[in-house]
Amino acid sequence: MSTLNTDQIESLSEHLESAELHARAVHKITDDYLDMDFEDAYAIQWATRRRKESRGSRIVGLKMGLTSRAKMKQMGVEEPIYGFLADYFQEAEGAEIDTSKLIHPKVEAEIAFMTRAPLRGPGCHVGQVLAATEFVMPAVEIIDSRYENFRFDLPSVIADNASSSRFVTGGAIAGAREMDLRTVGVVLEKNGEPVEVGAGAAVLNHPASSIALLANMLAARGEELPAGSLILSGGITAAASVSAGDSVTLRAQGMGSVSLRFE
Ligand code: OOG
Ligand code: MG
Repeated sequence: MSTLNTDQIESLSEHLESAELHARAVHKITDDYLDMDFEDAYAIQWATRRRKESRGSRIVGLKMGLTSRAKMKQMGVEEPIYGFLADYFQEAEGAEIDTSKLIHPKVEAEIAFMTRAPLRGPGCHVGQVLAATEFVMPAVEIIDSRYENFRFDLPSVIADNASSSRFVTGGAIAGAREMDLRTVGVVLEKNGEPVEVGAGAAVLNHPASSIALLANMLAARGEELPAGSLILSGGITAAASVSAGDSVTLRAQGMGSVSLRFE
């Protein structure tokens, strides 16, 4: 059941996208729209996606968020969500990320999936995801909530495209079937010091179950994951705050490392 009309959805989408584009924090939208639900929130997110596409941005992938206990605990919210990745979110390995275009960035250690066959819910499961995966690789996601103090509830963060901001994939690609993605260890380093460590199983027991859940969530809107989708499966550990001058490296067992800097 949705509570917002089309005009409200469009204007909230413009409001949040303008906060993103101008790197200005705003109040969480549920302060004014108390009864907003998930359906409203995703309608706002999809409106933003369509507006970016109509301006010529390409959608290059999707991301899952809040898929690990560490992330849920850090953000005080309890359910996985998804967002989209636009072309300009993608940064090259080794890139210098311009923090003046961001509000209060944080980095996350993630496993990215590239698919070679479509995935369609309901009922999508880990086995189908592994069979449909071309390869996996490590990824650093840079999240940047548009909400003051990085504080939100689920409808607010869904409407804000799950805090998506930038991402970097890299390291070495690996076959999803050859790896035990549950026991893959990750070390997230900031300025040469490990700040977070974890293993793949932190993400819904297996990072591939995050992709299955995404296919099942998309099915509720009649959408599927086409072949060739790039998907971030969600932060394995808590996120780490970064600012200008920081360098970040993610080391993923058997998959090399991904580095970036903030200026
Ligand atoms: C929401 C996005 C979370 C992840 O990997 O868990 C996310 C947030 O924490 O701001 O991208
Ligand atoms: Mg993430």
